[in-house]
Amino acid sequence: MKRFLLLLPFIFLLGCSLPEISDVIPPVTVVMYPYEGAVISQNVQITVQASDETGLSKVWYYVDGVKKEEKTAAPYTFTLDISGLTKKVNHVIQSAAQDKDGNIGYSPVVNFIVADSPDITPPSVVITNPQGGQVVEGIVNIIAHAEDERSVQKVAFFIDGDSVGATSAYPYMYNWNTEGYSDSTSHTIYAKAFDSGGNSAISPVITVTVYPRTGPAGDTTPPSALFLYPITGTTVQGTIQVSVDLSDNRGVSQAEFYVDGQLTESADNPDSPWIYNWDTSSKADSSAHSLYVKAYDEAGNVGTTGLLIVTVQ
Ligand SMILES: [Ca+2]
Ligand SMILES: [Ca+2]
Ligand SMILES: [Ca+2]
Repeated sequence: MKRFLLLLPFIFLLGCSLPEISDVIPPVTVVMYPYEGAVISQNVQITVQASDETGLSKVWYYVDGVKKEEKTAAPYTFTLDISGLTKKVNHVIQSAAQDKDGNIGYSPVVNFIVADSPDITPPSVVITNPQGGQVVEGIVNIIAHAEDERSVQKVAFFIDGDSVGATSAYPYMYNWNTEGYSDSTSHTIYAKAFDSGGNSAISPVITVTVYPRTGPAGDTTPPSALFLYPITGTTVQGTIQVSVDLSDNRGVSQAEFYVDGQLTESADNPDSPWIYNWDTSSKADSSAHSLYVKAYDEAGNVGTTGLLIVTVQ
């Protein structure tokens, strides 16, 4: 007994010197669909993303503050039943995720409206990257632009007629790994957009050629650059975050941002998306201004965005 008592302080010290490393970081979660302002015409799929640095135990969601279904494994998709929801008024959806140590993270709230009539107008969709006829290599960012008068629920991507993936996250993008394809072969790409009323539409089909990796060593493929923000035709004010998707078969080595044809900002080895805080105050005269971005690769090939027009207030 005496010997045990003598040991007690050591056991106590041991306990103090080896504290349990506890996880205090809550998961991060976001509702991907519906998105803010979506107009829902029928029961749709809710898409939630959640992650945690040590692992999730469950994910659930609320509609108008009422807890709904929960799931303990990905994919975190649920059916949004609109039958009990008042039409033409604002509703709120929010997701929550719990990690294995009980920390809970909540998503930003997303507002949506339930329509009082069926959606009979299909969405529209086009592939904005790559361009038809382009030669591609490595990982290709296939980007689609889809619109609907109510809301786009998701966009699915097809290579050679086979569905390869779908997303509800804007910008609608699929990273296509061309490694498994033979050199100098042609492949078709199209996207299919679904609205929240059960309508769908298919983009025009584009054809690209996978780069002949056994062919010439020189890089002749220009980078591509695509504005994610701002949106052409809109009015902006103050300092805005210009966001540009950049991609290249070998990597974009430099990006340049032009306002009314004048170089305004540049970056070496920019990230994609390239985000630049543009202070519009010197252009704040309620008139339209043109923006474009040039992207260069190491071989000197250059790609540009189209001209984007914004009104600065
Ligand atoms: Ca955690
Ligand atoms: Ca529609
Ligand atoms: Ca290139």
